[in-house]
Amino acid sequence: MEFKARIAQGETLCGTIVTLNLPSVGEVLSECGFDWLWIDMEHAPFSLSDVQAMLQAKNRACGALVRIPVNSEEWIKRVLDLGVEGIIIPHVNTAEEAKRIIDISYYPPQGCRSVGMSRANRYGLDSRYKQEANEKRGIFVQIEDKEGVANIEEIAKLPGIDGIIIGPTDLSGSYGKLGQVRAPEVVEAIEKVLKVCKRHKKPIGIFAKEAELGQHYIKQGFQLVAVGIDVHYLWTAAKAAVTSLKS
Ligand code: 3PY
Ligand code: MG
Repeated sequence: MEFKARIAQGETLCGTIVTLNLPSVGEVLSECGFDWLWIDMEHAPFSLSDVQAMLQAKNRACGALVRIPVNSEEWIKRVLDLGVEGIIIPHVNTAEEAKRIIDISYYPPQGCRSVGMSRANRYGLDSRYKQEANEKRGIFVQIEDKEGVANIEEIAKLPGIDGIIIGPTDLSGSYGKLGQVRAPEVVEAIEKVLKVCKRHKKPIGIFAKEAELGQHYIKQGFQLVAVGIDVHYLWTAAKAAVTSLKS
């Protein structure tokens, strides 16, 4: 089943963040049973070609959401054309920003997305893509600033936004508690966003560095839960091995 349909059915989908721009990294992680990869162009040195190569390498049963570097038409359009299950737009703070994203991301008549031959439409061979893309591709915006939390009601209302993903680390910084994702102010903001999204039946996701926190978020009702980061998995295992060898 398509990724967006699984979300609509209320399934909880577990992902992980990918920052190492090697196709094999996405390939290995997609074989681990994650439902989706969060390919991170915001903080990692992925080129569009790197992302395309990773999409070609990964197991097809595992979806891919690509976080674009900044909220801009160029990135939205070019990343959607790579043929992804969806895009994640960081730091969205107002309904006006979200409406502009919808306009750029949807083909007419819902929006003004431009058409080109690309991997998304199998280089032009898939003539149905233009009709199906609006329904099937997911547009996810990140709430990770105080301003976004203040405007969550207006953003969550918009039907063209397929889900809200909280960025707890940046959110903690916005409340003067950088890195303290369990600080009371941050937890309160997370709960507010969760409550509003539930009221609007808007799928909601979040990132957790560790699986234990991810489990907590799943129990709270988060549906898209990204746990861990490739480099963090790598160094925690490597450090544990070194520690055991040297002790
Ligand atoms: C954040 O925590 O700020 C994110 O964007 C997820 O990594
Ligand atoms: Mg962030």
